[in-house]
Amino acid sequence: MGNACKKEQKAPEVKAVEQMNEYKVIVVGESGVGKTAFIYSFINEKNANGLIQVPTAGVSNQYKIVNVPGGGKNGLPKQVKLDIWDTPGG
Ligand SMILES: Nc1nc2c(ncn2[C@@H]2O[C@H](COP(=O)(O)OP(=O)(O)O)[C@@H](O)[C@H]2O)c(=O)[nH]1
Ligand SMILES: [Mg+2]
Repeated sequence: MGNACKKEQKAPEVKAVEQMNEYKVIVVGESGVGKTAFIYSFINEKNANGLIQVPTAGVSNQYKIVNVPGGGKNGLPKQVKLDIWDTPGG
């Protein structure tokens, strides 16, 4: 039998792209303690300053990518994606 088919085909090399870790953050607590205001100021990097007046109905999420100092390879920052969920509380 010939061995023409014995030579294994090399799979194409794929350079791995580092995947960004994603964390789900669920903010819970009694109504009126400032969950929505806290999320607003965290996402927008500014004080909510009384902007949040209406109680939260239902749940919603927002994403924010943050740098974790020293969290990556060789002490470099690492980017992580936060999937932040607001809840109505009760
Ligand atoms: N003075 C002050 N008021 C806040 C603060 N955070 C929230 N509030 C107010 O407290 C009330 C309830 O806030 P909200 O974020 O809706 O609370 P949630 O029900 O936990 O989502 C709103 O009238 C906000 O404007 C804060 O850090 N300081
Ligand atoms: Mg709320």
